[in-house]
Amino acid sequence: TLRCERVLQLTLAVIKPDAVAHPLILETLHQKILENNFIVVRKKDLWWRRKDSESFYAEHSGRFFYQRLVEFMSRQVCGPMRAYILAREDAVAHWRELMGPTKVYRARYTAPNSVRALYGLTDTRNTTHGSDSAESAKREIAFFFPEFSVQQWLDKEEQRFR
Ligand code: RTP
Ligand code: MG
Repeated sequence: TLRCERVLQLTLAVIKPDAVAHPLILETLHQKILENNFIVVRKKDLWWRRKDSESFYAEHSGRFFYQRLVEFMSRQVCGPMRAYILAREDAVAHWRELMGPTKVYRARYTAPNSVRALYGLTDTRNTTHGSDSAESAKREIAFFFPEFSVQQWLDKEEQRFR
């Protein structure tokens, strides 16, 4: 039998304060999400306190850039950020490809059309964040959207296409 399969994956995408602060860049990134066939499942603008920032980036504590990253991502220093739950096939990989490499200089050389190459300012102010695996997507989605159940959403979606 022939089956038309559509396997959706969820990822967490964040537009960081540097990009939210510039209305034209914010709008461009939002359009890019839509043009690249992502479904916007949830979207919200929010601020972090320092402790949220520390906890989200806990895996990097001790790295030389940790303090400046934590400060940059919290409201004491910068403005709001925008978080999205995005769905599509291979959402995690596709969003990371759109972002480009973490380091802006590397992005400019190796992926000149990527978001970080085009709009990133520094390795800290690099416009966006994206989950790096399905597992971290689940954890990070729970961090930003505690009321949202990834499993429930995927189950519902699967039923629609059965
Ligand atoms: P992200 O988590 O934001 O998607 O970036 P990533 O996976 O590509 O990079 P990761 O190694 O997880 O680093 C997390 C965030 O740390 C900041 N960073 N700053 N040299 C630096 O100043 C430096 N290196 C990393 C970046 O903002 C990165 O997004
Ligand atoms: Mg990462």
